Amino acid sequence: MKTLTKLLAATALTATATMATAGGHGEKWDMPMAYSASNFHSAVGAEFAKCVTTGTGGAIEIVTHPSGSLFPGAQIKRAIQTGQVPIGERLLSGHQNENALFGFDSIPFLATSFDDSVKLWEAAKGPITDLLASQNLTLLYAVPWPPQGLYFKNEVNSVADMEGIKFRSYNNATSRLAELTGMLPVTIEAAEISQAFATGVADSMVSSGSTGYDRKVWESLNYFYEVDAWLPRNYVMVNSGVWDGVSDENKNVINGCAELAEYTGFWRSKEYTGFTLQGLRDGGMTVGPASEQMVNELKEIGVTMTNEWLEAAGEQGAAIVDAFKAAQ
Ligand code: PCA
Repeated sequence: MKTLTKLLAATALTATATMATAGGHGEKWDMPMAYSASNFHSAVGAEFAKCVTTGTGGAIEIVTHPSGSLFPGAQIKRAIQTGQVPIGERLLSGHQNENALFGFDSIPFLATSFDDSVKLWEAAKGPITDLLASQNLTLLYAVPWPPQGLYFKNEVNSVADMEGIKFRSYNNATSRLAELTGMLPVTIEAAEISQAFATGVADSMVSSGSTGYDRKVWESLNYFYEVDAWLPRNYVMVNSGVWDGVSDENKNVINGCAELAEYTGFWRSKEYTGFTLQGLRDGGMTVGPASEQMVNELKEIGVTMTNEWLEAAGEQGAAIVDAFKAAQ
């Protein structure tokens, strides 16, 4: 909190000092984001953008483009790496196919609460920052999604009931979960899921109440089981070459705004959890815990997936899990 206050004070000072220069002489940074404008990640991103624009006195004006409107989610990281855009937001575990380490936060039943999500992030932040730096990317902030649960069209009480169901996945881990439960994975961005469910391309998914609420999935799906399987993170990154060109003063402002965004994003995610589950109920869905049998069977699958991840992520992966467990 102390650093936050200090950084906010610095931001306010810089804003006053440089306000005079605002008026169109600054750089414009387009910021692609994959999720709908109404989603809390996008709202936090918009506030972050405003904070930077005000804090740098307009020297850097960030303009957010939510809903995958500038680049679809799967292309955002590459667009930043290659300098097509300076900054953007993406689901961190979406890069698991590049390097297993990126999947640290999508391991079923490793970290299942907001508190544990923070501890896991503390254990992983260093290695992830280094990995991104080796790819010409500078990490600014990361915010967790609410806990992941399972959506279905029809009632499901065991893994056997899932056999053959078409399942929308959003990263390698969710595709693997589908395989291990006998479902048929199809990868679809959140921006496209309402249509995918309406047309029967998929009849189930694992996600947060938040995404189901944002995409009004009650129009097609009827059940949400609160499994609390994991809390994946979105993160905001900037092209490292662009970052190197930013003045120290403006770097301070951006870092201050990023710290504030991470802090408020975390709390919004927490608050949004109950709000959106109620929203699913109001939409007509049955929302509640999964059966004991289903939870136990999913936990067994979680053990398999943890072992597979540890094998793929090597020593660095093991160090993250060890540091997380030591902090619990
Ligand atoms: N929503 C995103 C990722 C995790 C979440 O809760 C999605 O479904 O794409």
